[in-house]
Amino acid sequence: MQPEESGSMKVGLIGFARSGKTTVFNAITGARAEVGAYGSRDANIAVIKVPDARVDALAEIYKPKKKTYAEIEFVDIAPAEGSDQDRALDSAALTLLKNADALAHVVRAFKNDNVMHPRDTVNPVRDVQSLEEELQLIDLIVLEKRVERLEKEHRKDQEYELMVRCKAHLESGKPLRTLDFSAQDALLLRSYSLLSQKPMMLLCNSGDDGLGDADPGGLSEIASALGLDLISFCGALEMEVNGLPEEERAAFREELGMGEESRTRFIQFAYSMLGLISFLTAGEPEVRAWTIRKGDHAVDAAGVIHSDIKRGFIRAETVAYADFMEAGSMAKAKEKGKVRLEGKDYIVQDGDMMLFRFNV
Ligand SMILES: Nc1nc2c(ncn2[C@@H]2O[C@H](COP(=O)(O)OP(=O)(O)OP(=O)(O)O)[C@@H](O)[C@H]2O)c(=O)[nH]1
Ligand SMILES: [Mg+2]
Repeated sequence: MQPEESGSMKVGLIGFARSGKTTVFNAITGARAEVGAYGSRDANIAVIKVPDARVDALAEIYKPKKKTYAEIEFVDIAPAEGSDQDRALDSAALTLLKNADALAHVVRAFKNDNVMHPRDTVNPVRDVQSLEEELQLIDLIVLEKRVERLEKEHRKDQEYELMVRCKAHLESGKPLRTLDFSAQDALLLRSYSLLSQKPMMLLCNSGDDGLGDADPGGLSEIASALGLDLISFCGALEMEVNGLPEEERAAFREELGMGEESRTRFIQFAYSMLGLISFLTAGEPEVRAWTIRKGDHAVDAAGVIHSDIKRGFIRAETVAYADFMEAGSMAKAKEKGKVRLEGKDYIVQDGDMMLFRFNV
């Protein structure tokens, strides 16, 4: 279950042509991929560090040689030109999305007369609806084929029951992300990599006139009906800010009334959408955030650092980040009884600072 085993966790950016996917990708990753490009193109891929104020604060205290943040990967998918303009995904995109762990739908809400809209008018609600239908239809085709196949083989087993249940859910117009699965079913489903089952969020690319508007694309209602988190983002401005030297960014944001760092917010949003949390290790050599899944045990966390630590696990000295900061040092936290000795099965909490005792 450790993300390390499957490489880094991936978020796929999807959306209709000219919705600003590459602009958003650049804004988030600091890359300089070509925007407004035409013709067939490769996907843009970048691994980014997850901003974490806890790592910064611990580094102030420990003055380590090295400071390491958690990471996630973003994939910006370019639909082929001249493909059906009422569809956001073509077959190349589908291949790439198979191993995405979560999706972010970039919805165009910005107006820009210089940028042709593939569907003539800017209409965020319509785009959300139709991309949703597209995802569901793709899944439905996969499931129909599978059910047919299993019926031919006279297999009325657990997998068959599951396929039939998923198919019925899609036929009633609902995405698989709104269906509950047992752990066993979830495991069976994984190899199908169904798109409407992947965690997804909406990123409303709102344009500068939407700044400060509480619901710039008018998307909040449909987002909650579909069980999707919604974040609004001004791609073009964010990309511009990210291109500035770091010391000039805050002033620029303030001047434009851009509010809190939406880039940070979005990355942290994506991280938690992936079901990820961080535990922390701190010492003179390194202060570091490590990625695990929500619900992972102490022994899993140990394994993320090293398989020897997992194998020889004895105990984990654990203190919540907030308790540590309140105490001011590890010695004081111990004095106050805030440092616990946890066993293998302890369920690690986001922000736990851990020191593993192990035998090799
Ligand atoms: N005014 C304004 N223009 C934007 C914004 N975001 C993107 N654009 C412009 O829209 C055009 C398309 O942006 P891209 O980021 O290339 O869009 P895309 O979704 O990657 O496009 P494809 O890869 O071709 O599907 C570019 O000319 C951008 O400068 C925005 O927030 N405001
Ligand atoms: Mg693009």
